[in-house]
Amino acid sequence: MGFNYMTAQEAAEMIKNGDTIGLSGFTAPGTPKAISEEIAAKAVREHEAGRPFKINLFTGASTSDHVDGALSRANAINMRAPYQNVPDLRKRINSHDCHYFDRHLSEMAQEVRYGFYGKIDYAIIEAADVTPSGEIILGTGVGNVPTYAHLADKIFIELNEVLPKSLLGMHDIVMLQDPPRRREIPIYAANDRIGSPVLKVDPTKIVGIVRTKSYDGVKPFTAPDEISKQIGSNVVRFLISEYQSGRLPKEFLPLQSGVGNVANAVLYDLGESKELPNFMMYTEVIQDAVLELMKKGKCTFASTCSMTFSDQTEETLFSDLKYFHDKILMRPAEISNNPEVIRRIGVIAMNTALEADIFGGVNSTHVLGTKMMNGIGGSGDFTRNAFLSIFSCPSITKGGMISNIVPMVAHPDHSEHSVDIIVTDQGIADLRHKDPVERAYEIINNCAHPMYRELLLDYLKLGKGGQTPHVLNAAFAFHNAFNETGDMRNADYAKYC
Ligand code: 0RQ
Repeated sequence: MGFNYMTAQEAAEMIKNGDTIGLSGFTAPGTPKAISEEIAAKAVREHEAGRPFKINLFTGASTSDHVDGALSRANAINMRAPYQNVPDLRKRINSHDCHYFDRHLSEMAQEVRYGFYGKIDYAIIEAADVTPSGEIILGTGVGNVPTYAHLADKIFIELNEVLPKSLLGMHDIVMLQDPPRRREIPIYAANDRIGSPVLKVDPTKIVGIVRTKSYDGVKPFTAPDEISKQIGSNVVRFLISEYQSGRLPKEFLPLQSGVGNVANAVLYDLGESKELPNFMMYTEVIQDAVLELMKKGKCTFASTCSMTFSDQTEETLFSDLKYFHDKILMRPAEISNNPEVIRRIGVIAMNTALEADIFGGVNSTHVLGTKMMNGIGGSGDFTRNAFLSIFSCPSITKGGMISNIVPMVAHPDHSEHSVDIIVTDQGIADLRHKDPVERAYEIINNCAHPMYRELLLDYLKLGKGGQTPHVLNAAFAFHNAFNETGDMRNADYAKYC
């Protein structure tokens, strides 16, 4: 069967106002790059002609400027799930131009299959290769594409020339059965393979193939700043003490790590540490530092949903793919982030908080309680089910005008029931086996910045009892002070009590 090759513009012309589109990929890698730009251009033309034009857009996680950036600038997104991190889209979400539903990443695919999100009109899939019988070698990220491709009426493929066909074998593609027929997921170690190396789709659904030639465009990380380095070294110090105490098995446990400077600093320090053994990762993204750890032999294997490498690192990977081929396995988000597997194999989860409160609650998503930053992403999937759940953040932000340790988080994403360890540049708070007041002293004394410790202790003293002695009227005094004066140090409990 011959495929219909077309331009991105021709593909975009087929998309109609109100269509629902599911994209392959997870972060920029694996995410199609060309058709979305042309959908955005079409939206601009339609809006100029006075016609409504918006699509519903489902992905694996965040995308790139080619997708969320271009479409948001064109005001072309009606509904969006499950995660994003692009400033232009953030603005649309916070001004209600776009209905954004941020969701645990492991749950998105199954909820689409359950019918919670309506039907999928198109799947757009980035591929290294596709056979006439519909076997697709995916690119550098998977996300929820097995489900989107299965449910979509029609499929476009973006065949990206920079992706080597020798990626074949680095994917583990599976779609879970839905209840009541779901069975256990037979992953007992991070490197167990359970699925197919290719994504199989019905070839008659492929309505067009667009040729592209473009790297993922992930920017290289800048060297970690002093605060990130301090946080990173505190996390590693904690892991070493945990390992030496015998609470971690001698083979160590698989690690999950988020993206960003702190995650990079942690991984760098892990690579340097002589006290910890070689380790595997069971995570949703791997970034540049992981490839370095693999070259050194420190990280022996990574199960991931995508390879979020900078273009430079991606080139290194492709030129030396043989070495990395059996060390990295990319899986769908419902497997990479699966609670059953995370709990079974004992993942150590390391995620970043916007703010944490003195009792151990964590806000990952809403700046000052109202403005969406990115979304919960995979942090909930991992935190709730991890062997150990670690959250890190700086002790202060914006030159000290914001304390990242507050009396009560202004938006709860992870409760104290799921958070084990909090780490800042100041130190480590171990919340395990501590009651709320013990946790509060541990966090204030070890993690809060010295300029905020007295204020936080004063809040604790205001409490009139109860196991968690909040003072509800004053619980947001820090946030109110920031909103009113631009500085949390002006928090005045008396004003509210
Ligand atoms: O603002 O951009 O104006 O400088 O928020 O802060 O410190 O650069 O944090 O980039 O590491 O992101 C939680 C958002 C942290 C991220 C979050 C301001 C600060 C700055 C960004 P500027 P940083 P990071 C991992 C699993 C949820 C998803 C997840 C995230 C900006 O880690 O989205 O974990 N997590 N997924 O100045 C007001 C505060 C603030 C604050 C920071 N308390 N109040 N503003 N800022 N703290 C895997 C993946 O993600 C794929």
